[in-house]
Amino acid sequence: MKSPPAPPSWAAQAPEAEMRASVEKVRSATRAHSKFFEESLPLIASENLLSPYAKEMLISDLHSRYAEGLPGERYYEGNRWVDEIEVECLALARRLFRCNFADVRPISGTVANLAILKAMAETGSTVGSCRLADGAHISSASFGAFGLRGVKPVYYAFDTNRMQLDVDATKRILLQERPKLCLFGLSLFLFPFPLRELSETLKEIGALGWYDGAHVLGLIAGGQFQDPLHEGCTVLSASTHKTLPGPQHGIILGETSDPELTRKLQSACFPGVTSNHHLNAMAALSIALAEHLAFGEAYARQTVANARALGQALNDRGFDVLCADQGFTRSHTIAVRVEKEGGGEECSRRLVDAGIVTNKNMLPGDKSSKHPQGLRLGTPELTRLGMQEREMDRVAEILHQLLHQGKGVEAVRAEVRALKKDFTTLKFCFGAGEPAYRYYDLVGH
Ligand code: DSN
Repeated sequence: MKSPPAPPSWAAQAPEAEMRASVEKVRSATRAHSKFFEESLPLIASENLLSPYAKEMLISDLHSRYAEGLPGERYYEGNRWVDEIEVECLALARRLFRCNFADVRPISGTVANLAILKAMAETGSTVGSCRLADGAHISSASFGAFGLRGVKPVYYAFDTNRMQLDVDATKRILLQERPKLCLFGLSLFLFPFPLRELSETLKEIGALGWYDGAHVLGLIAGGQFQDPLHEGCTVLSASTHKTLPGPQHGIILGETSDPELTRKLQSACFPGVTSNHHLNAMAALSIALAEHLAFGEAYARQTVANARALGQALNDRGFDVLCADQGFTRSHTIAVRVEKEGGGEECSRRLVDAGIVTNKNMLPGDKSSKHPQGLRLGTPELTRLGMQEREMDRVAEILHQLLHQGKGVEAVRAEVRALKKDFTTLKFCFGAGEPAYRYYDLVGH
């Protein structure tokens, strides 16, 4: 018998011991990551923490399965309990947002936006939007979802002093350009959009309103922000892990009596922009929606109160927090112009060295996204851990000591650790009191 041929030299092969070392490198980096966040002050406006029950769903067997289609109309077998979960998830979503349409298959906020563009816009058409420089999400860019769908933006007029739309000027633009779809959404989302004021104009030009509520989804659901589906918008798209403390996933919600629009949205989700949706994330989302129905109002209220308190405390210490005359924000986010402190890039780097996690952010007037003058700070995560207004004052003092008073990084890091050590367990969920940053070591050898 001839022996089998030797594998070709390019075949992927490596000694087990070497690959075992790679596995341990990744595991240990993940543990270090968790420990860093446990001992830090995360202030990224778009991040949050999952509840223990939601986390449990992410590592369940659901992760390994396919379920294309809709409940009861699948292309795979083995979906009996997946259907049960999806039906529950859809019912919870409709109940939380008091609307008659939900689709929980988009796997991210951007994918949800692509689905809406596929269902509701024609290639070559125009879609109303804010500019990136005014805080819009990259979905509205020619290099983002708008470009992929081949639609052109019609930019609204934005009042950069008030960080919200200039209603009269926007009405004039809409009457002239007449886009058939109008997107309202921001990644630097400080104030509600004047939807009611614009709704007559949308009707007059025959446009449908589309709200990208990724940042403020948990605030909308908790009754602490505007309610776009009841203020004139037909659809709402979002990611589900910002102020709504769910998994990294997407959602589309709607209030419509048009069966053709419903069909188009569903077919845009599948087979349009996803094949399989991520079933483990959908189950985690179901838990987050149920927990938000039970605890979301109090959570959302405290999140906004904390953002306003942080804005005031920083302002009192000489920081240039935007929109002081309007109470800084009505959301979870504040924006700080840190030009005199060295700019957004320099400040965010110094802060993270001391264990304060933020992101540099373009502010109106900035030309470069790499070297902007802004810092964006958000309160969803610290609120989830039980921090309140008095802790926001301590956070502001820590930033002041580092960025204004020249206190050393190590000394500030120690202050951060001291503040954080009493705030490392989850609140506003079932299983409250569980460690928020736990590493689940399932293998152990
Ligand atoms: N990039 C996210 C944010 O931080 O706002 C939005 O997708």
